[in-house]
Amino acid sequence: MVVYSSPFPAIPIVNHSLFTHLLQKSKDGKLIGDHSADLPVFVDSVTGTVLTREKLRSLCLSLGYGLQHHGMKLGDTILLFSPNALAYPVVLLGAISAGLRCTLANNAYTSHELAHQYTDSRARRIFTTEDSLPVVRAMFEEIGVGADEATARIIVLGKSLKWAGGPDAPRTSSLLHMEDLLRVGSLEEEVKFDGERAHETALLCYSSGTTGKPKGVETTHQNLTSEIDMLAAVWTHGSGNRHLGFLPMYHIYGAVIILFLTQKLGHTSFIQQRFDPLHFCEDIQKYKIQIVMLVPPIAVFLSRHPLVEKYNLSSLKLLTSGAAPLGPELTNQVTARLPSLNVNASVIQGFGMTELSPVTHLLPPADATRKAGSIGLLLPNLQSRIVDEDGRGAQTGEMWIKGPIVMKGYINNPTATANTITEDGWLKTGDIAVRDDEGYFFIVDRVKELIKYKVRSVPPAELESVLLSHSGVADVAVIGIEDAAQATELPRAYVVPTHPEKLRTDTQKVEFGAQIAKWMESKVAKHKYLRGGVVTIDIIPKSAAGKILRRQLRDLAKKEVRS
Ligand code: 4UW
Repeated sequence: MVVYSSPFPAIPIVNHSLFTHLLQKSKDGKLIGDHSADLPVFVDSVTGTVLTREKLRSLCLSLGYGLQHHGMKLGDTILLFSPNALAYPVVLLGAISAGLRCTLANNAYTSHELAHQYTDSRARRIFTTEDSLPVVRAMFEEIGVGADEATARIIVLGKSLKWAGGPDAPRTSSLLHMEDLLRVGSLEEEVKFDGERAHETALLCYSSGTTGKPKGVETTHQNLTSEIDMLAAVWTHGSGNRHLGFLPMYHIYGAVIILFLTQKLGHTSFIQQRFDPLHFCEDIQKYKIQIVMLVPPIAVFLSRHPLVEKYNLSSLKLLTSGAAPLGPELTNQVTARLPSLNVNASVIQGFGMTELSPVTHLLPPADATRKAGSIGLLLPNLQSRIVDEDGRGAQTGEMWIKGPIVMKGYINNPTATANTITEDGWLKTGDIAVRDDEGYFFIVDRVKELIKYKVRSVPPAELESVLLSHSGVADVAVIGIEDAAQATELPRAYVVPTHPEKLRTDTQKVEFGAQIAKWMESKVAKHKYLRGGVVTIDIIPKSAAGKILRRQLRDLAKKEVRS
């Protein structure tokens, strides 16, 4: 059995909580770490409101105390349903300081999607924004929680930033607000997770894994502290850098990189609510941003959009892509344009997966051009295998990973966990990789069902079950089709109509498809819209065991693009 090991020296793995790792105080009251207590770690990019390390720690301990005061007990779960905000790290790390677990939900979810995560994770409180209150109310109604009880479970992230020394704003509801929790008192210190307890769950992000509906990924304190230290060990750009934080924080890529790693490295994250081309350029210029973590569609924007030329982006020195393939062509297009923008930056990529806390590979900036298109080298302390369908070593095959960042498992789902992690601890990624003679990995295909629309995952099984509830749909299969111009995949449904006799002409079929696509928009979050279209088909190709043969549909779609 060929096992590849990281070329980097192993680092020590610690046994303590994530909070301790980032914001611990020594007995004499000094914040521990290589960076000053006054270092601004998070800045709200709109108002310029700053959270220093010291301020972040004290707010988190106050929030943790407030949560305990409101009845939250060790090991309870809170759900965070919000776009990126300055309050995000306070709620997340505040809950963790009190020994709670945090589940992060996509802020675009419909009430139905949210209901699944809320009940599955057994959350006891939900933090949300004023704008999302109608969705949260509808969610409680859907799961049979009465209005009064729902009111008691909601905590509002208002628009005021007074708690952080920023501008105030009036409240629009009488519900409990995050600031109210901050006023009750403060924990003297964080709840410790030393020794074996470092294997307790801290974070629950949702991922469909290689198959099926979204499942809660149990990420432990030690998974996170290991990931942070492994990334810090290979970091080549020093401390004191300014990051632009627009990747969604509910996704583990955003959470670990924007919220945790930057603290460890002593960087400042300028928080943006979402990616917006104009604000992206404006804020790079305004805050002299040096580091941007992005996804391939943003690389497309940088490689050709005229807006980019209107701004001074010369502060940039590192652009790191992840979450979907960044091919050598696109890498080279971005790299080739940078000198004309007066930017001297490396364009690299990493590989990550929610179940792997998330990053396993990173391309060293020194190899950016020589190995364009590669996900890079295995991080320290990791091992990898490349295997064929029978689990035997292969040149090109499924990539398996072993190391301290492998998740504990899927919450309440031992079957899915056993299908994903082997008995001896290898996590099966569902991605097909090759490794070159120098140890650089390349992702060449995907065997799992997952569709990636930009950074967000779309589980086909979930869309299929929604589509099957439409009376006009007799059978259905959903796949991702490639959109090279946007460097992303688009979800497409192949539908067997209940009444094919009513769909004789092409126009009728197109209209039927458009109706279905429109109907889906009332059922699912935006990133799951059927942007790749709805195509009618006579029969869904299936194996003898009834499994949808997605590859056949993907081949069909490819032929269509060519013809
Ligand atoms: N090339 C090809 C890639 C690549 C890729 C991911 O939504 P999830 O579960 O998780 C992520 C996490 C990505 C990530 C996090 C932190 C980080 O620093 C970084 O690199 C800079 C990346 O996406 O989806 C996991 C699936 O996404 C695909 C692949 O199929 C994987 O199993 N994927 N990165 N560079 N495919």
